[in-house]
Amino acid sequence: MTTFPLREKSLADASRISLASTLIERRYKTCLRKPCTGLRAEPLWQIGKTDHSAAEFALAKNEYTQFLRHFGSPDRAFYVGLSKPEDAWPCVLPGPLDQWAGGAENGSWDQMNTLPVGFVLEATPSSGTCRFTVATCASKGPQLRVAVNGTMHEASIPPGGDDACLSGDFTKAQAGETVVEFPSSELRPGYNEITLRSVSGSWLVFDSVRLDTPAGAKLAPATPTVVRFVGTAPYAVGGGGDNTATLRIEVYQHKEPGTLSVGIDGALQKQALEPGLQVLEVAAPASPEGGTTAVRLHAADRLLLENWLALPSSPAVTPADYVDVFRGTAHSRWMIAPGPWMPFGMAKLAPDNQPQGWAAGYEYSHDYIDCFSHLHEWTMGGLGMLPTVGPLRTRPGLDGSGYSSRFDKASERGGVGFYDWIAPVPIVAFSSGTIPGSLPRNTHAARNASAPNAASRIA
Ligand SMILES: [Ca+2]
Repeated sequence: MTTFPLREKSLADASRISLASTLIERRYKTCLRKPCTGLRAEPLWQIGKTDHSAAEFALAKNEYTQFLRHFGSPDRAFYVGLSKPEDAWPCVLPGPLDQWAGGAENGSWDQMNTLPVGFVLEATPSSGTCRFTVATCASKGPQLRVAVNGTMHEASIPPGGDDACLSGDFTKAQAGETVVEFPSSELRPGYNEITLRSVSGSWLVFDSVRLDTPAGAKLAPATPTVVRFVGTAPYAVGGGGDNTATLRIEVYQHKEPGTLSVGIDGALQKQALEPGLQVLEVAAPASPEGGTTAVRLHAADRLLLENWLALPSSPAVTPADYVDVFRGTAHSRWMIAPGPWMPFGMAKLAPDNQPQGWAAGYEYSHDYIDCFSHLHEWTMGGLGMLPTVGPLRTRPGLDGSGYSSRFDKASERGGVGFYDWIAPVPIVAFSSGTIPGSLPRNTHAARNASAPNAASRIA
């Protein structure tokens, strides 16, 4: 077994694997406002009280400028049943215009602060619509993105309320309520995560946040150990060979150290857990050809997960398997991007998605790509290229007239010698990464005049 600190890439990997089967179905969805019927009498969960005040939340005593010290990371979730609003949920969600939280006056320096809510379901509704409600005390009118297990929805928060709410004075709070509805099929048994992020505009001050679901949804009993994801790795930490695999477990341990019992085909291993989020890699025998292996996880004598997984026979792990090409690419500039570069290469092919401003280049938190540039050096980049089908478009942009393309972040992969992403339609492939330069190879899997862009691979 190997334990290593959780990296941004590790989380992203886990998300990709667990949600891979739904990649094609994911699209941006707009907020629906039709009334729901058949909801449970009580919310599935709620953070804070709906009382026209944010006093119950962290940073409420005029400490909002400390947001970045404690919040904003996609790795730091509020865990329903474990976390407390007074220290684990901030009174405010900043937007890209808020300089006190890493933004910029013109929004070009976008910190993309994220607030995740994690919860474990023992049972999911068989049908129906869920309602996710954000109640506010004040708002500058940001565009809110709500991702339910990776499926994104957007809603505009109406502006209103007094700026004093930011500083803890709620006497002039103005009640606001924004509802995002989504099908209950977006929930799943086990760990679920709903994330909030403002993608444009400025701040909002919370009053409460809650999730209502149809009957049939049931939270699992809260335990200090939350299993977020179980899957496999493409390498064997036990040495490799014809019959070796790796079980990968992403787990959160609340406050105190704990122990996770890992049962693989009936054989038990004890794994020590440190407080916080971590990824365990457990050596396992590979599953029989075409078969699966029973995996059972226990903590404190409670069964947390039971599943059957295909554990593929894999080559022995090497240091290259832990290279994280996305490290440093959040809040980044030209010279830091996840392309398959060789040291001192003449060309460095990599995606870019910040076409304007001095922070131009690749930014991990953006879910679109403008082009693949061939130069990435200190404060310098360029020779951008993006293979497309359809009408010729000569400038970046997402407004329908530009060539930029949104894509599913869960499809994005990078490692030594390759970079992958999948846009909604057709397929384009790149290959590159030699010492003298980069040699792209582009392949369109389909032609569609209405499709602005494609998916691609650099390998
Ligand atoms: Ca409140």
